[in-house]
Amino acid sequence: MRLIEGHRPLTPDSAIPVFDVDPYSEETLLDPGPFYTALREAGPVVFIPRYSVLAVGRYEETRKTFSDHENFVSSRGIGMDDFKLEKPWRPPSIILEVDPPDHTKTRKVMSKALSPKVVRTLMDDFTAAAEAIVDRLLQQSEIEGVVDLAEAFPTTVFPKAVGMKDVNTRHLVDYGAIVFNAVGPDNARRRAAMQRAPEVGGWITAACARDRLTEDGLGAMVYAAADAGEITSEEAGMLVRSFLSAGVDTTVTGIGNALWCFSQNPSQWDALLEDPKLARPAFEEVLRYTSPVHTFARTANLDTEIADYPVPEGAKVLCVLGAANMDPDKWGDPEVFRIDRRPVGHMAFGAGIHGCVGQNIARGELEALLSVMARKVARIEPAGEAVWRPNNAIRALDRLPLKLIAK
Ligand code: OVV
Repeated sequence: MRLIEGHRPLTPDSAIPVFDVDPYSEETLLDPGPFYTALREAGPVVFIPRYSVLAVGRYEETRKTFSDHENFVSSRGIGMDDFKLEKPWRPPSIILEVDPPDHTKTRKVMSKALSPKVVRTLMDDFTAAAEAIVDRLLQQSEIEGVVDLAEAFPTTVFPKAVGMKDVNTRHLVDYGAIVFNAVGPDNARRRAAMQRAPEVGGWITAACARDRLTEDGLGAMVYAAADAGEITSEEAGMLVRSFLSAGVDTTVTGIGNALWCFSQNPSQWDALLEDPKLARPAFEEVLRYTSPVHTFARTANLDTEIADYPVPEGAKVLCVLGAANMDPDKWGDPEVFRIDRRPVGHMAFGAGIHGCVGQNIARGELEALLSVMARKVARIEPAGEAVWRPNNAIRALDRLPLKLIAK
């Protein structure tokens, strides 16, 4: 958010503690733990002068602010830009960047397409794809976990589930990274993403057209809602775009982060082999421990408060989900990766009316993959240095060299 005369989000005499950091420095994005700790210790809400924004990172305040859609809206953007003051980089999402009542209608259509019932019909396909990929990788002495597994699995199963006729793996993965970098401040990372947006975004928009989708996928279900008069067909295209914005890079990151967690914590892989039913709770712990979406923002749409500090209309509030997921007051021993933790209430899927609408399908994909791996893979060992890929909103790996040892 750039400072615009007359739109200073805070008065100079605000009592909110000042926290003078750049949450988007390369150093912090590569290793966010120290920033998370310092943010929680600086106060229940802090002012970050560099961007003139507020931030929350303690569990209670992060959860409360993130789910309070009446005071803290999404329609002014969930990143640094305030859509009331600046033109969004793409037509805003009609489910993410919107408030009730408009949100209610689109959310209902997406909830239905992504319901547990629909996900159950996809599970056999997820399992078969996981078996094929894992069997092939077990023939290799080493794998590159990001490309060979984390990207390979969702880009096989998800476009198929959506019913896409056109599949460009690179564009699908890169679009997610562009969308997430766009959430950040106007830094080099965001500018590089914006350079690629016309080409990749153009391909994505074209792939969302009704005639580029089969008649039996999640995309067709959304277009069926248009036929039923619940939404327009333009809106259906926009909701298919939401599948592609939020459904690929997120699950790619979830898998990469899961492989990283297990490669670093072999006793936890042993625990999964011991009890494969822990596949689902293990994924929840991966989410809590690595927070793939590390930060999304909200905008105060009226004068309000956080933790009894006044917050003026127009203030952007960074909700640092990664910090909330590592709050010792909530989790006790947050630095320990334990697949039997069952971290109910973690913030990795958000909370409230905007909580991840795709969480069932994400869990289904991870359950299928981790269950197949638990049947076939005895050990997951590092085969070189894991390298993180800094992004303004997502904590993802760039490279993860691994050895998979067959059972
Ligand atoms: C990155 C992201 C998350 C959730 C929803 C969307 C995008 C969207 O485009 O609707």
